[in-house]
Amino acid sequence: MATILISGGTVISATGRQLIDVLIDGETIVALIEPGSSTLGTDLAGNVDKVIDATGKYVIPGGVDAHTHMQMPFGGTTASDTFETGTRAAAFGGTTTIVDFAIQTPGQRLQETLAQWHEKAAGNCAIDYGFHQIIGDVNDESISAMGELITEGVTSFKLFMAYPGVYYSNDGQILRAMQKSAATGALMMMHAENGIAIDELVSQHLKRGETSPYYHGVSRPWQLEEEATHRAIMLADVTGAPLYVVHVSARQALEQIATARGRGANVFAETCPQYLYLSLEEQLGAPGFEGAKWVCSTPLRSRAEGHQDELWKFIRTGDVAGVATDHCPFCMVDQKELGISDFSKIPNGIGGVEHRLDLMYQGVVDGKITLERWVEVCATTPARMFGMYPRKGVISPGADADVVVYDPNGHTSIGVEKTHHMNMDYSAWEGFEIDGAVDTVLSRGKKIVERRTYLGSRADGRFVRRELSQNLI
Ligand code: DUC
Ligand code: ZN
Ligand code: ZN
Repeated sequence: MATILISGGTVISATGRQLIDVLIDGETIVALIEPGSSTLGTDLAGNVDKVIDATGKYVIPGGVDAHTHMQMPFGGTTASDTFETGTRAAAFGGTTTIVDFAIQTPGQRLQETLAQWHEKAAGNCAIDYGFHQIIGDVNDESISAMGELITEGVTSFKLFMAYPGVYYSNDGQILRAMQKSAATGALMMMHAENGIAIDELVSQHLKRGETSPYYHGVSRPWQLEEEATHRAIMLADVTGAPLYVVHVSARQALEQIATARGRGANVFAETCPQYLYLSLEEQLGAPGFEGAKWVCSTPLRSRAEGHQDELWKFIRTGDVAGVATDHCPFCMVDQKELGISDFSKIPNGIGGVEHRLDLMYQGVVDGKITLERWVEVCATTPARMFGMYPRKGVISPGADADVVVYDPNGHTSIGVEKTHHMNMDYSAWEGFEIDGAVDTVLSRGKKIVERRTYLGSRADGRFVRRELSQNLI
């Protein structure tokens, strides 16, 4: 493979920014070179196979989206992005690694389900990918299998306190899985909502004829996210398991996490762009059945209650560790429409794998986070949290050459007809305007996107065997 010099750009890391050139040899970053430095020869540009001119642009590590659900079977249908379409869309948006979820449902062996997910993804991914394992049936066999999966590079496990009868684990099951997690060092990921109480509220709303998408949000109040988050933290305390709470949307849940972190607990929070920008009132409460576009769990929260601003604050304080998408797309036609007369039948999920970097960059433009924090929450921390650092998440010699050239003078108009490559018939982000644009994307040294043109191929991505989390004490 070729040598590439990315010249003239400002490299952004989690700790700073520097005008420096990046030299790539094959799949790997081999050096960072001060412009004009004599050690490696001033005519370096003349001696490499390709030069990418990044003058006036940011050079950042490729995005790491640690929470996606490509072709996930859910709610009587299947998420509309395959590994092929979803990872290509991710590449357009500057994400070069995803960590998706293999799913065990009751009665299945953990290893079997992981093998199924390998089969779906292998040879079909535009970018590198790893797997977390969802344990939908915590029993002796699954707990014993956790150890085996860790040796295969699947070092994080997800449990659900929601969705009784589907993926739900009771407190005893959570405790047992967490004990194994504590013993092995594997990260325990938690969907923290009190599913038993939610199901009761759902049936009460439906009995009253309150069937519209808005009631999806109303039936999942923040108290039931806060309560479950607190319970998960306490169970983690008892067992000593490291805990990563996924898709946190309620500020009170984050306060629980911040309090636990304040006393030194290994507890981490993830949030998603939808919880930072969108709301119960404006999106879920849209007229007619429109709100179905934004039915996801945890739900969008009330703007009047101030969740969105508090979430941005917790990103600044570090209590939100990383930002992922929970990309779980469903089309309106034939999918979201399953719940046209009953919100509880709307498949839960929002598509956004393509827009995370842009949406979070808008947070930089709006003065909510720094450039460094942008890179940290979108790439560096997810790579560390999920055992991929320093191969991923940083521009540094020895790292995979997953690099994004980002143009702060570019512009991105998001919409289903505009920049959208996800397999969806609508965009949850329709009309969003971003004051920046992904310019060039390299995945392990191969240019896969250049100014909105896809240059990669369907089998570019490789499975990433992950180490244990590098964020734990
Ligand atoms: N939440 C969603 O919105 N979709 C997939 C699963 C989940 O927990
Ligand atoms: Zn979840
Ligand atoms: Zn999810």
